[in-house]
Amino acid sequence: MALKETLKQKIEEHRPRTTRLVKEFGKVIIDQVTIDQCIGGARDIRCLVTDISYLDPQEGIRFRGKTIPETFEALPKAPGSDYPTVESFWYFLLTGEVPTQAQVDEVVAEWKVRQEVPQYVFDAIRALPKESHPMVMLSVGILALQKDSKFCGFYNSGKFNKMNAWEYVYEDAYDLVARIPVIAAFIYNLKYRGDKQIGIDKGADCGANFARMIGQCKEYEDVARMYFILHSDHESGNVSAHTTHLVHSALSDPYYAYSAGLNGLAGPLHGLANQEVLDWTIKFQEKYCKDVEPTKELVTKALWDTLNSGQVIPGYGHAVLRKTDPRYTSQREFCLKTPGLKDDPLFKLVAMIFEVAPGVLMEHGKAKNPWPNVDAQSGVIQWYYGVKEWDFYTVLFGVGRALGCMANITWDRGLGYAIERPKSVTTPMLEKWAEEG
Ligand code: FAM
Repeated sequence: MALKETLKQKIEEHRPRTTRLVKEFGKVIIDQVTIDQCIGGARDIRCLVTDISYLDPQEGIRFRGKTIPETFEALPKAPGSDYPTVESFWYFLLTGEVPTQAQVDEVVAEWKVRQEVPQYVFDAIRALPKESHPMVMLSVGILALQKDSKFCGFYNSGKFNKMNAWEYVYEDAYDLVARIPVIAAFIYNLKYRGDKQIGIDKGADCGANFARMIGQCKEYEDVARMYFILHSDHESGNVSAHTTHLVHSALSDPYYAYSAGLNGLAGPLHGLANQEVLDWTIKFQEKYCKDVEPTKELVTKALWDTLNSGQVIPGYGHAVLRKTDPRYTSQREFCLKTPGLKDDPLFKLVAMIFEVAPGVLMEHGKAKNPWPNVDAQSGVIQWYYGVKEWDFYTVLFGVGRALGCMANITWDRGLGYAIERPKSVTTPMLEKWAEEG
């Protein structure tokens, strides 16, 4: 069955489960809210639903019930590669089913049709000052696509209907995931390659096409596939996913919603941390390792200097995870099995930080999780392959994150989730409840 038909069947099968939960069990209590959660970023409050991925604090992420190694193992691979295509992963995220090779081929073919980006999007990006952060360019590019939103068109058609509204979200979501790598490549070439643009390779899958469009080598094709898949989804409470869900809950179309999500991803405590990690590591290398190999003592001192100056150690800690992020491990394994990369001085330094930083953070005594997250390892791979402009790294994250966010809002509409509207309280109310115990 083709992707849309499979998805339709899955959504229709799922709807009665959601309806029954609300109708028959709507008042069952699944959590309570404390004052520190109210003031402290709603940490851990169970109030979002998604079946696309689940984040266990100890085990890390599962996409549609599968760990990262299980996901890579199960999905059909790109021709001549150990990694699955992004297209097969898109099918899997949307439907929860591992596609057959024929189903993947169909998605790859449809992706190619959808990936053409209208000229006005490039013009809008070009109109920005060249010094604009590439995340601004990406967010503007996605927002510019809104003009042709099929969901918005459906809403304005006078025929809007809750039961099939998801089909128009799906159309926009699919267009968006197919186009965002092309927009990202355009931004890369505009900003860092003297505007030497390279056209779409119609014979290539998403990962291979992205590599070619930014002038990269063959080996980078797997880096792109791995990177986009690993960064796709991390359940629903993180800033980019939650923002996308929240904005779409007002029936803003997928372009409005994801442009907003990207603006959240651009924060240094979220996606921008990968840029900060490279900045920190390169500065350390330049300061201390010009003529000497880094030592654990030097790394320890530099980490303490960072903490004592009131900054966080980028790439370490997590709001939910309490162990090393399996996305970190997966990228580390990629480095260890890639000949030149495993002996690269920057990778060795990143590996040494991994040995030292958790102990420093434990001694510091603040971070609940002293272990590395996805961002601690991702930049060094890009750097090794010559993508050295680290302010671009969050754009790569944003290309991957689109897959999860778009799969999620397609399901949000499929299941008719309501406009999000939590309740706020005042400080005097909290003080009164505090006194009452
Ligand atoms: N370095 C220094 N201090 C840290 C820290 C780190 N890496 N991680 C947490 N802390 C501090 C934190 O600032 C807080 O201090 P205050 O009490 O003074 O406010 C304290 O430890 C308790 O924080 P927490 O409960 O352990 O973490 P949060 O849930 O509040 O925040 C992060 C989670 C990810 C924002 C935080 O660990 C952090 O700032 N890490 C560095 C930035 C980073 O790597 N972000 C990327 C996260 C990634 F997974 C992603 O979204 N891409």
